[in-house]
Amino acid sequence: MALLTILEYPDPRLRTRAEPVAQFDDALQRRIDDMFETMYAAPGIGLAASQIDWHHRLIVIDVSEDRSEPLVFINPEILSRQGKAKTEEGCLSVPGVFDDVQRAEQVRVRALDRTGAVFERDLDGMLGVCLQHEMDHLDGKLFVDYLSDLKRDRIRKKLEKDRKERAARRAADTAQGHRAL
Ligand code: GNR
Ligand code: NI
Repeated sequence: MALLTILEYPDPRLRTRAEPVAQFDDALQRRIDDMFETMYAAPGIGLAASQIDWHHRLIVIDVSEDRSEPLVFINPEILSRQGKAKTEEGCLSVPGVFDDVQRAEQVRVRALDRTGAVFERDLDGMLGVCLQHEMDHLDGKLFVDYLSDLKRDRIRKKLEKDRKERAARRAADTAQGHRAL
C-alpha cells in the first residue's frame, strides 16, 4: 500500500477529463487500495482518481462515522436527479476552503464495482453530495467553480501563497539539515 500525492488547485492537471476504466486487473486493485489509504489518511470522505493524477473514471468514498463502509464507483453515470439542497463543501485539492454548493438532493447512479460488476443505487445526504462532487472531478470540475469569480480568484491567490511558503520552509529545513551534518 502507498500514500499518493493529491494535486492541488490551481494545478491544470485537475482540469483533465478522465477516460473510462477498461481493465479490471491487479494494477487497478492496487490503485483502489492506495486511493482508500490516501483518502483515510488525508482525512477525506471521498477521492477521485483525477486528484492523484490518474485520469480514469474511478472514485472511492466512505462517509461512515467509523470509516467502515468503503464504496467504489467505476465509470459512474447519473441516471436521474431529484430535488435541490445546499451543503457546505470542502475538497482535498482545495485545502482549508469551505463554501456552500447547491446540488441535487438525491441521485440514482449506475456504476461498476471493483470486480467490474454493474450496480445501481439511490444516494442522498452526504453520500449523494460526495458522489456528485467526485463525478465533477472526473470532468475536470472543482467545487470552487460554482463560487463567484471574485471568491475563486481569492482562493487561488491564497493557495498559491500557501504553496510558496511551504516550499520556502522546506528549502530552509533542508539547508538546516545539511548544516547539522
Ligand atoms: O473530504 C471531503 N469532504 C467533503 C465535504 C463536503 C462535500 C464534499 C466533500 S469531498 C472531500 C474529499 C474530496 O475532495 N473529494 O474529491
Ligand atoms: Ni474534491
